[in-house]
Amino acid sequence: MRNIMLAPSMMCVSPWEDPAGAIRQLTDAGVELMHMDVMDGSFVPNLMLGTEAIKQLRRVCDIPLDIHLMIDRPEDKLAWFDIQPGEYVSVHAESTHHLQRTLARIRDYGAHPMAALNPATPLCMLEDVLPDVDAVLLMTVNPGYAGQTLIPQTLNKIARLRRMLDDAGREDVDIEVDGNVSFAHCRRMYDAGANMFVCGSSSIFAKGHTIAENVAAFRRILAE
Ligand code: S6P
Ligand code: MG
Repeated sequence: MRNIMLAPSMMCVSPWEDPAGAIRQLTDAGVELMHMDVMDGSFVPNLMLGTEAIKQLRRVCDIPLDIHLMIDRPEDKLAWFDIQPGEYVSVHAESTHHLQRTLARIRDYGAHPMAALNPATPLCMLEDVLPDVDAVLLMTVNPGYAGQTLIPQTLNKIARLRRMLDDAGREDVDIEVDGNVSFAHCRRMYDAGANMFVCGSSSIFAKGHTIAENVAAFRRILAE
């Protein structure tokens, strides 16, 4: 059984509330990673979490960050983020001319390199970088916003990716799913082979329950 990792998305916490308090509640509830969405308004049609926000949030967070770079040419910008050993850093295959080089640089920081794919990007984009990744992030919605609806064909893509990794002898590579990873969808994602879950408005931050209750409910569904 693969390690289950819950990675709540900080984009679902209002900067006007108390982000440090939210991080404390999430870590007290036992989540494994803190997902940081970085958006540049060019690769995706939105702006989110800049370099200073990442650095400030890192200071009040004692679990590893999971930094999702939705920016053009990440190869030129990695140094801006002060990447720390043990963090997870994902770069989109669609955003760089130099995917292998970018993943290798992330590894040089002592971090876990991850390749990310948009829903329409085929898995074959990953074929020649399998030795360079510790995990793959599959977008299950088009990146840019929280609160979207699952693109259904991405469920089968998770299963195909799991097979592709296992056939290549990379059973150790984690699969992260991001986008509408809801209470209703997470079990099917897990059964298809995902083990890292970006949790947003459709699960950990769902209204009507506390963060701790939502984390417990999510884990219960995966354990059933
Ligand atoms: C979206 C971003 C995601 C969202 C997350 C929100 O582009 O990469 O990490 O923050 O998907 O979750 P939900 O449950 O609102 O879709
Ligand atoms: Mg994300």
